[in-house]
Amino acid sequence: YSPFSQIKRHSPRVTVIGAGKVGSTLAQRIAEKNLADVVLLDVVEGMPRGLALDLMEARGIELHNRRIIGTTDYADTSDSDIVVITAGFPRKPGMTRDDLLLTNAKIVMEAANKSMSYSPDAIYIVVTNPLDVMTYLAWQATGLPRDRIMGMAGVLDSARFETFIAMELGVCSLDVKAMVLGSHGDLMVPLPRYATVNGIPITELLDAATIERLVQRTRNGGAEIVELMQTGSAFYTPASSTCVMVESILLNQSRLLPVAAYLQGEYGLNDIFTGVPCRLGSSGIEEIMELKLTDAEIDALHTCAHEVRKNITRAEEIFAAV
Ligand code: TXD
Repeated sequence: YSPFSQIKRHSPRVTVIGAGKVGSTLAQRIAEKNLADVVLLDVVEGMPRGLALDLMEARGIELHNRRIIGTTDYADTSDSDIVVITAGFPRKPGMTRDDLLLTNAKIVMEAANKSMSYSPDAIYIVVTNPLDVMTYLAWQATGLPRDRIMGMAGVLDSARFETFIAMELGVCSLDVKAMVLGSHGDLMVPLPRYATVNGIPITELLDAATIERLVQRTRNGGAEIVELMQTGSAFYTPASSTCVMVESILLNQSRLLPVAAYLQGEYGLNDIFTGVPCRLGSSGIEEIMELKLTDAEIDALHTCAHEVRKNITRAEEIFAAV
């Protein structure tokens, strides 16, 4: 077996805007999984080129032949298949995701617009927080059709929920499947009814109080890490989660993943991005699956959407005033 036999003449290309913790780790995952060439772009001179060179120097050891280019120039991103936007600032201790709203809105809209002029046919994945609002603003700024722009958060929140379930039961994480819908924040909507250990519903294995504790820990999952790290927010699992979406698109895997998608009537919601189960393939979001939800779950989803809407309006008002 030679990994080099997989080299394609025209390697797919993924651009990652923002070469910080999430962006650079994502570049590493994409290249080392042999999925695509990566263009890593940042505003800081030299830094993305240094990271790219460092990643390139590991190719012989990690056994792949994908190119990683670091740049500050959008011209280098042209003809990307996927553009991932991680540019912006992460939360500091005590900060909410919404504190990041305005600073990151400007950065994300600029990144989306500049990328669009070089990769108009790409699929766009927004990662920057506050996630659901940033994805909406990027969609608005670019005018992309809704199958080609989405936000990453649900895969991460679900991975956290799965981890806490696995840790509680002492079982392998591989056997735990769970889905978290809604916005990326304290209002997220974990669905314990649909969480299983190799097909066995967790409601058969854990009592209600324990499940509620795990749900709360999931809601607080990002903040728990911010408090511990003090100097930034989580990036390993966010990078892995984004990579799963990139992989499903590039390899046309049709994975059903919770993704922040633009809703037009699904779940009774309109003109908003929030996390729902989506089938991801080579054309982007190929289907939004409408699960049967209880009234309480639907209410929780609507509460998320309401909060996201409030923040979009706030961002629009402040933008109009400057
Ligand atoms: O689930 C999720 N969606 C998230 C989101 C999970 C984890 C992190 N999440 C958010 O992603 C986080 O709250 C931030 O808003 C972004 C990026 O987080 P990261 O931890 O990677 O932040 P860093 O290390 O500070 O990196 C940000 C980089 C940094 O190198 C800046 O120089 C760069 O963004 N930056 C820019 N790049 C390009 N263009 C512009 N304008 C720009 N401004 C800053």
